[in-house]
Amino acid sequence: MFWNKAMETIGGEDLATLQLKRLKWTLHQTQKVDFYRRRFKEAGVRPEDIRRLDDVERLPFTYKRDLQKGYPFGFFAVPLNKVVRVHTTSGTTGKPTVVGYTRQDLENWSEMIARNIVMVGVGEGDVFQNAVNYGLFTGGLGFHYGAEKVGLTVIPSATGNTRRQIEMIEDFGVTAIHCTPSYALHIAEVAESMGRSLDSLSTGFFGAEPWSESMRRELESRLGVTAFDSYGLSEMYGPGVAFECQEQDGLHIWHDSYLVEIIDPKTGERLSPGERGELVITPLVKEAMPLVRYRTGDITMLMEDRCACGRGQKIARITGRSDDMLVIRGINVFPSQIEHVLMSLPEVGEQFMVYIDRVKHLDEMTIEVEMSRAAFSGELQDLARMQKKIAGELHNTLGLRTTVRLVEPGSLPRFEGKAKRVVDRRGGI
Ligand code: DLL
Repeated sequence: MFWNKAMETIGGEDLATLQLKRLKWTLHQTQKVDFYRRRFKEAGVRPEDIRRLDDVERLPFTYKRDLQKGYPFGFFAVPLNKVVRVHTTSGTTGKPTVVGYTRQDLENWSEMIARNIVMVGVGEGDVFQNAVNYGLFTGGLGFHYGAEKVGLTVIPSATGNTRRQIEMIEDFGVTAIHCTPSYALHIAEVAESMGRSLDSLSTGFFGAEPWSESMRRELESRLGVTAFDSYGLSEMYGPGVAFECQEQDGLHIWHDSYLVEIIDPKTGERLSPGERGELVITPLVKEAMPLVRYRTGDITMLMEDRCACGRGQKIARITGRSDDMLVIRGINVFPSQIEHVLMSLPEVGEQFMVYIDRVKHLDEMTIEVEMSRAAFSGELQDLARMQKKIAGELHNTLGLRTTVRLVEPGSLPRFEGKAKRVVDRRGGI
């Protein structure tokens, strides 16, 4: 099912012509921002030098730190009286990144969310619970407007009060839910403890943080939903940038609105489909805050095969951010790989936490894992066996020896928004 079939399936020459036209408009828009006038001058390139799509490689990158330096409104290309909404990213260190939207931006954004929703067969008549934060985080209002546009019955439940969320799902006959995968798992856990089976639910939109195929299987079986991956970032409006279709195999990027490149994060060189690297996006329709070659930090690849659904080129599930990648004794590890291993083991319960320490100049990774009560016979020797098996599986996949510590079910933190499962205690060298 399509929301906007013409735009969702546009390809070949038609797409290239549209992208080039929109790229030129975007570059023109950037020249209203001091930062870009300066950056283009330094790079010795003018917007009119960009005549073909490939010329984009001549343009300088934009980094998150650039946006932070522009705090608060330094990247706005329109006067403040044309900015009808502001969001910010959480920013754990320093100032947050501020993003602004014109009325047209809000329209563009909700159009993309609408495409995502309809693409997976959700539409009028569906009751939709939006269990994400409604404040400055883009996930709440962003999805909300797209869902209303499609005509879903929207329940802006936000996060928290999980028992109440579960009652609402049952009382209101909720059919589709949106939240982070970590919160979805917590909802499943609490629903099971309340003896509720959430029968009305059939679709889950999950995103805002990396998650794995094992997590998908877990959520699908415990919540009784078909689970779809949703990717986005505040700098590109928010959720809605790329989304899975019913094939559940890679995420469609809306190419009419985003020009994407995958680069080697170290050299900046462009990579081919099938090669994993950093996603770089030039938005093509952003009015209040146009950006050029934005370094998302997210690691993925362009997929080679055409999708059976007829839409454009997909990206693979995001493995993590380049700055989330842990280097342990020289081995690169993404937290999502750890999740993938743990969630596929019946011995493992709901949650895990990763601690990294430096002990006598060596990196040590300790993983606290909640065990599954069902898999534990009550015999102490069973604990040792479970521990050994989990450490063995992690070793096979990560190529790294870790210390696994089994803990009581329910004893590790739960997350309502994005999970924070890694605590790096190594400090400076
Ligand atoms: O997380 C927007 C969003 C809301 C997306 C709801 C999907 C659903 P930010 O807070 O700016 O925006 O964080 C963006 O989160 O650069 C990725 O590192 C990560 N991220 C978002 N979606 C996914 C995903 C929202 N599906 C940052 N898989 C991005 C992996 C994701 N990582």
